[in-house]
Amino acid sequence: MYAHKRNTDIDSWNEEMITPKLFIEKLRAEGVDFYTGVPDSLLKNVCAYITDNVDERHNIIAANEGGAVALAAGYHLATGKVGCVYMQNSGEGNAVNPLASLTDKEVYHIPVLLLIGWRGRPGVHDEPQHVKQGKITTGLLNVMGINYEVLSKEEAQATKQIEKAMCCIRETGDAYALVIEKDTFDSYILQNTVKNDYSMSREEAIRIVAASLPSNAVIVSTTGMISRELFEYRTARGQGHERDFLTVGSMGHASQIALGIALHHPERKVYCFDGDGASIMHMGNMAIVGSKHPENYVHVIFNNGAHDSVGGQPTVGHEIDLVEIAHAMHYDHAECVWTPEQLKEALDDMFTQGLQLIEIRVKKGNRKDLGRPTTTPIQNKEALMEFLKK
Ligand SMILES: Cc1ncc(C[n+]2csc(CCOP(=O)(O)OP(=O)(O)O)c2C)c(N)n1
Repeated sequence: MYAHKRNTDIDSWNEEMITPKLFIEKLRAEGVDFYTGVPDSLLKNVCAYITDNVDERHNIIAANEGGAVALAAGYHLATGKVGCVYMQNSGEGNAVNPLASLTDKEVYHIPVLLLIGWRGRPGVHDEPQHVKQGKITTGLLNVMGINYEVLSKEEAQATKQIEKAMCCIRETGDAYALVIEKDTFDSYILQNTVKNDYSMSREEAIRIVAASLPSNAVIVSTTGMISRELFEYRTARGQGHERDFLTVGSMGHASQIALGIALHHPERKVYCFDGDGASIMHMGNMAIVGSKHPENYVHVIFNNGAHDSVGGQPTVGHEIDLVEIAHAMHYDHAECVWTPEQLKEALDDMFTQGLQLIEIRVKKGNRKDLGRPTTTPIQNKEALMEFLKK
C-alpha cells in the first residue's frame, strides 16, 4: 500500500494519506470481497472507489447501517466469508441492535469488518451534531466488546493494521472495527455517477416550496444539504429561522418529528422536507404518518437518487415509486413533479386539506459556497418552540 504526501493544502503538507485503491486491494488480498453500508463524507473517497470498482452484487448501499450489518451477516451465512460494512459514526446507533443481537459472540457469532468514519473526533473541529457522536464513537465499540484500531494514515502501519484486523477476525470470529479519521484517504472522484436528467436543482425546488407556505407553517427539514439550503434561503430573504426545525442529525427521522408537531398543532400546516436517502433509511416512518393521518401534513421528498450530501453515491430513490408507496400508506394525495411549473401547480393544490406527499425529482449537486447554519441546535429548538406558542 502506498501513502501520498498531500501537496494541495499548505497547512498539512506533511500529512500522509492512503490511496483508496490500495486500501481496497489490501482488503481483497485478505479475502474481503463484499461491501455494504451507508456512505459517509470522511469515507467519501473510499466509498466512491468501491462504488466504481466493486460489482453491484458485492457492494450494496444499504437503507441504513443496521441493515448493512445484517446484509454482511447474510453474506457470511451464504459464503463463510467476512463482509465489510462502511458507515459514518452517526450510523453506529442504527448498527447497535444487529451488532449486539445478531453478530455478537453471545448470539450467532458472525464475523464482520466495520469501517467507521470518525466525525467529531475530540480535538477536531466539527458541526454540533457530530461532537457528541465523536465523543462516544470508541466507547460504544468498547461497551459492545468490539475490538478496534484507529487506522493510521501511514502506509506501512495501515497495512499491518489491516492484517491484524483480519487475523483477529479469523482467529476469534468476532466483529472488528477500523475507525477512520478525517483525511485518511487520498482523493478519488466517483466515475459511476447516478444518471439523472432532471434540470431543477434541489435549492431551486426548496426556494419554490418555502416561498409558497402560509406564514404560520412549520418546516422540519432533514440532515445534510437540504437543511443548509433552507437556512440560506431564509437568510437571503432576511427572514428569521424560527419556522424551521433543521434536523442536523437523526437521519431519516425528520418525518416523525414533523408528525409529532402536526398531531399537536392541527391548526398549522407542517411540512417535512425529506431526502430520498433519508426517507429510505427509515421508510417505515411513512407508514406511521399514514396511519396517524394528520390532515395538516405535507411530506416533500427532494429526490436526486443519491446521497448527495456525502459524495453522491446512489440510493434506490429513482428505482422506486414514492407516489405509489405514499398511496399504499394511506396518504390522501401524492404526486411526482420535476419542473418548476409542475411544482408550483402541485403546491397550489396543497392548500386543500389532507395528508399529502410531493416527490420532486431534482438534479444532483449544490452550490460550492453553501454555508452552514449559524444558529446552534438549542437556539433552533427554542426559537421554534416560541414560534409554535404564537
Ligand atoms: C445515521 C446516519 N448515517 C449516515 C449519515 C451521513 N449522511 C449525512 S447526509 C447523508 C445523505 C442524505 O441523502 P439524502 O437524504 O438523499 O439527501 P441529499 O444529501 O441527497 O440531499 C448521509 C448518508 C448520517 N448523518 N446519519
